[in-house]
Amino acid sequence: MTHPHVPLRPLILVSLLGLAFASWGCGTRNAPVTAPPGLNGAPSGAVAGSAPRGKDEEHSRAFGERTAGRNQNNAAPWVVLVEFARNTPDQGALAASGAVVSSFYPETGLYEVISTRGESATELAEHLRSHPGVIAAEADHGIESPEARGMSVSFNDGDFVRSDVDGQSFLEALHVAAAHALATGDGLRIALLDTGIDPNHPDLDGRFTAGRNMVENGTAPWERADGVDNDLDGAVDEAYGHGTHLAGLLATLAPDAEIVVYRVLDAEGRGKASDVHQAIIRAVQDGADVINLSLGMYEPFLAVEKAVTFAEDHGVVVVAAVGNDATDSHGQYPALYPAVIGVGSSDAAGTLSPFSSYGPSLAVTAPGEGILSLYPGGSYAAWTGTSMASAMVSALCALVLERSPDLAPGEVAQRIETSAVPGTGIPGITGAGRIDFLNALE
Ligand SMILES: [Ca+2]
Ligand SMILES: [Ca+2]
Ligand SMILES: [Ca+2]
Repeated sequence: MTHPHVPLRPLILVSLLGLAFASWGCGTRNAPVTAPPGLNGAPSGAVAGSAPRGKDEEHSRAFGERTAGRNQNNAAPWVVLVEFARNTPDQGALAASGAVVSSFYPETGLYEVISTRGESATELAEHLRSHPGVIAAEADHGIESPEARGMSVSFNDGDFVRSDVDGQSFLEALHVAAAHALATGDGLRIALLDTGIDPNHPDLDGRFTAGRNMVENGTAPWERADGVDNDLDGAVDEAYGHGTHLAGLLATLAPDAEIVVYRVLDAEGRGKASDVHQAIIRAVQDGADVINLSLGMYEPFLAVEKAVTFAEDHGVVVVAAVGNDATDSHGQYPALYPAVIGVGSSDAAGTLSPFSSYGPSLAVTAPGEGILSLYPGGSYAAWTGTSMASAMVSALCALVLERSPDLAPGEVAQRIETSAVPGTGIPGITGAGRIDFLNALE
């Protein structure tokens, strides 16, 4: 079967991560993910799996500064998120720092502040922190999908069809069909904070509602690629289709749940932590029951932590990918926040994938190797990474909440962990094991 709309972009022809783990065979879990020359090591902030934490931070900061100039599609300046003493803006501190308040979020008690002097967000945050009326001031920070960082791109040869998606062996291993006899996510809302979706994909018809587009304010949260390698890592629009792929997994695994779409990442897979802060608040207000965050950063970010707490306080389950860095030496946020269910990747049997991060952030694993799902233009693609695993856990959370609506987020997490199949992992390192849909509902 041919798909006339399948884009023939060369980068979608190879799943680099897929090749990487295939070539390792049963290699050690600690093997770093290594992209071919020309794709890794470009001046882009692309992070090699084994890079020490300090270097990651430099890369992340550099990414932030560069992004301010050229990455995003909107021209909004990078903000500083400020917590003031007594929850009242310190006008003296603002005036002395040449700053004005642009937004206030009572849900987290944080103010977005911008410079009137053309200073960078980092410089402005430093000025503000020197004032006693300022409890915390953090410059906006880059956040991205693990696959875009680690160069796992989609594989789409134009030959995949719907029956290939439905025939994947992991569905049987996770007992999905049997679970659907008990729950389908009916009446539940899953917020997807990602690159947006293709609203015209036939398999998503009637399955989603538009949340908000944080990347291009004022437009619908649909996926859009600009044909430019904005982050200069050698791959053009490498995250295009990421959100559609995850939406397809949610739609397959929680077939009656409503997917609410928030676009917080561009087609390079990159966004701002401030937008994630705002989108989490928005998703809670829009009635989300589960929030999927297949994205992360190596540094903690107060605003995202507060937004996650706001979600938890409102009974909303937050699920996040632990990252594709093949290491436990540095985890990523928000997966590392205790209120978040951190998801790693395994094969269908439950063996941790060679590329998956592990360690303190990892609660459970789900299949993340060569997962088939939707791709923009009405087609299907395979993708590899902890993002795919995260979406599976988000879908399962919706089913659990349909069966047991009164469970608090921590209890949902507990249910999913205690019902997981231990597999061959190491307790405390690889989490509770691989999720099982039927076990979690019984
Ligand atoms: Ca990239
Ligand atoms: Ca681009
Ligand atoms: Ca790129």
